[in-house]
Amino acid sequence: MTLPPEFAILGHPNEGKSSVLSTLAEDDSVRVSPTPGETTVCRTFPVIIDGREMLRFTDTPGFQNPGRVLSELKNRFSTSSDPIKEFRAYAALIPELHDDCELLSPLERGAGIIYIVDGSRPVRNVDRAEMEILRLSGRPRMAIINCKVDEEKHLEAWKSEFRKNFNSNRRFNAHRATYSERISLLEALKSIDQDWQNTLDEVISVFKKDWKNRNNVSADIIAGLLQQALSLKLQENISSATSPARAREKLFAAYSSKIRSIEATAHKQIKQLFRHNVFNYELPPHSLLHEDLFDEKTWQMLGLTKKQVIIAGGIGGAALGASLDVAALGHGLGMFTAMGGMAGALGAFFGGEKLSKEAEFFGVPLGGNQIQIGPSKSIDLLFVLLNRSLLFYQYTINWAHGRRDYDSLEKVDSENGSTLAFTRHWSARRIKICHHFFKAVQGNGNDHSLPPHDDFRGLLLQAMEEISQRD
Ligand SMILES: Nc1nc2c(ncn2[C@@H]2O[C@H](COP(=O)(O)OP(=O)(O)OP(=O)(O)O)[C@@H](O)[C@H]2O)c(=O)[nH]1
Ligand SMILES: [Mg+2]
Repeated sequence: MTLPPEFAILGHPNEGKSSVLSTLAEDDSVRVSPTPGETTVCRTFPVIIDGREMLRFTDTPGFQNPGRVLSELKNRFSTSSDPIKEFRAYAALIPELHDDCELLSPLERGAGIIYIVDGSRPVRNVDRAEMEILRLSGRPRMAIINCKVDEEKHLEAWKSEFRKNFNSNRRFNAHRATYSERISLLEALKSIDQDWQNTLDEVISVFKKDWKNRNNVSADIIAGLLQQALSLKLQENISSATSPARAREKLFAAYSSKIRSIEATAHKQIKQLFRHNVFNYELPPHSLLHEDLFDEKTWQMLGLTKKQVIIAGGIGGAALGASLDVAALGHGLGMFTAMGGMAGALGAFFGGEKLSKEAEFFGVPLGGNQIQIGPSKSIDLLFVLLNRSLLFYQYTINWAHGRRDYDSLEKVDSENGSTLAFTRHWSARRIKICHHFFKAVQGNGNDHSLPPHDDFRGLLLQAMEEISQRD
């Protein structure tokens, strides 16, 4: 069996080697730290797709004595056919060269080189020594500029050094690289050695297929979440000891907590699908996803716009809840205030058909001593859950695996007014597809076994595609 191509990630301590590896291999178990010298031994991370190892990356400790290594290579092994192997045999007995000996081990077994520098600082002589060592190794090699801060004035100097010593160089940010940037890096790796071209072509095509598959599964997860949440139906007995108001409150608490948990489960599945398994990344501090699902603000920001309500109203007013003023629904605020908050709006949103005024607002009495909530009467619940899921999807795919926190420059994520609610700009055609899905789910009651509406699933895939292509 032929081994998959191996690339060793080399460079000076603390430049972001482990971070780049973590992002490239989508492995958030890689140790990253602000203290130089975090990585002390080589460790190989396989990239496995569908049970098959496609590629492997090896993390290495940073160079410790590049000047000395270079002079030994030049003085002792300049005529050697395998200078790295001979240098390592020699250096193995010298404690001071332990790290340097260790970091060169993958090269001895034929790994390609990915050399990482922090391009936001100037080039120094130790860097030149490291680059020359790598050139003398004779292995195929690419340099990556990973700028830890946005500072471009040293880039030209770095590039000119790279031209002397590497087959190719690229910019790649360990914290911000997206899926397509990872693919283009792999494309560029092809060019450093012809022998890897076919294998890497295959790796890239498997990566692309795998990404498509993840989006397909995400669409199923989101459609499933909506189907479950929108069709959820709960009942509560009103005993003579409980007041109807208390029973309604209890019912709403149970209903909202069930929907929150359906949502949390679905989001967790999406997170795992995109291989965020170890490091628990945080949503930005100001994210709307921190707000409660049933908070008024959430509904105002993520529900349908007034115009869309009118479109949906034109399709079928009943979907909006028979008791509601169509225009008022567009203003979550007016709605919530008039009814005394979400619990007050309960019946109008989630249940109640042609009942007494009281029952219309608060739920359907069943056989006199039972009340019921759901399936949702409000198509806004669909949009709130959908927008939150797309927002979650956006964070998940854009959180590079090598990233461990928010740095001060990046506090402002893409959650600003225009991108907040994805559906805000959706056309009447799209709203109509959502409406059909909503009606279908309502009709099915608690039966989750039916496959989600194909058009709706297609729409979800399209929306995810648009999000993947955003910067
Ligand atoms: N802002 C920012 N910080 C980065 C980036 N890449 C790495 N860092 C930070 O730089 C520090 C060092 O990153 P590592 O990936 O551990 O560096 P390393 O080269 O593996 O370090 P050693 O193993 O100690 O040689 C960590 O605090 C990282 O979070 C980046 O692209 N942007
Ligand atoms: Mg490291």
